[in-house]
Amino acid sequence: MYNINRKLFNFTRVGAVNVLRKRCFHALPNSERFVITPEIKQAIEERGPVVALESTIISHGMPYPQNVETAKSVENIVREQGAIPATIAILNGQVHIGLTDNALEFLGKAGPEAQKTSRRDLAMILSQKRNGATTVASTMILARAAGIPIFVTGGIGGVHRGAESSFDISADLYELGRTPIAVVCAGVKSILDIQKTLEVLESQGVTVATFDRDSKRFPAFYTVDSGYESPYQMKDALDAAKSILANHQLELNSGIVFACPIPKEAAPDSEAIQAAIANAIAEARAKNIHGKEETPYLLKRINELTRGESLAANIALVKNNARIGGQIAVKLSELKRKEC
Ligand code: PSU
Ligand code: MN
Repeated sequence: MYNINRKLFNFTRVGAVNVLRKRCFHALPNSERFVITPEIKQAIEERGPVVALESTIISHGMPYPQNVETAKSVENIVREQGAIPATIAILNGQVHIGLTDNALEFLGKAGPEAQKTSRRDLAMILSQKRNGATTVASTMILARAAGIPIFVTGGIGGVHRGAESSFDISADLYELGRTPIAVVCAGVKSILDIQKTLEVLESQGVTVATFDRDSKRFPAFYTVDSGYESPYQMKDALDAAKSILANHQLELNSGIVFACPIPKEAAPDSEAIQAAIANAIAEARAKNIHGKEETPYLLKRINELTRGESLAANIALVKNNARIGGQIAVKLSELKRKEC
């Protein structure tokens, strides 16, 4: 018995050392398909704190010019925490890790003319040299390729209401099951079926934690409490960073969701939002909107129906997530530098 345990222990130790060695030096994608800014490249090579940011939220998630202003202030907030922002998008068929102000402006103005790009779209957008705004799923894929373990967004996609007949389940959830990136978000919008979303995350083996000092209630984007609980609670950035490191060391190859409740003072009147959501969903059904169009349609209509109230909340929660994501990235970088 003793010997068997010792063997297991030795095996684990050798395995762990190999894993650590592998994680210490990330080989940057060496291909003309990737354009990485020198600042981000250096930070990745030095295991510095870098935070990935998506671009569908810019093109399809908010109207111009608030989308560009928000993208820029989110980058600044990440910097204020001591981390480097890496907004990801596809321009002329090349993956850009880190966008110039001009590129942000271009994407923001292009809006839905930029192709909403999830996993299934990547090969087409790249081979046809098109412009693509990356969703949570594809941003995770590209962040992983670049060696960036943390990603900040507003809300992830989920299981749509009525999925039992429509089968509309966001590719984001399956990506979280197969790609080891920690996604900092404000939970999922109540345009979705939150209970089913949490079930699929569980089936996919995704670690879900509410990032909050006082509660493990799972947040629902505009509201602090969805009525459901996360399986875990993270009280600070160091604990969150430790869980990311453990995920990497075990080579779980699955993702983590840190769900951060919207700051209370920014949470809009929940009844007005719920009414707008119900109306927007009814309209989408009546107009037979589905597939990749559904989420952008609902976001746009809710913004219109609440006359900007939901947009203000959306901006506030993304900024809050950026602050938390930046802090986790700093702690993770400290841990990784100690390990290597
Ligand atoms: N939820 C939001 N804002 C967003 C999105 C979702 O509150 O901008 C975007 C994200 O890019 C997410 C995508 O990855 O929509 C999910 O789209 P779908 O439901 O079609 O998978
Ligand atoms: Mn869908």
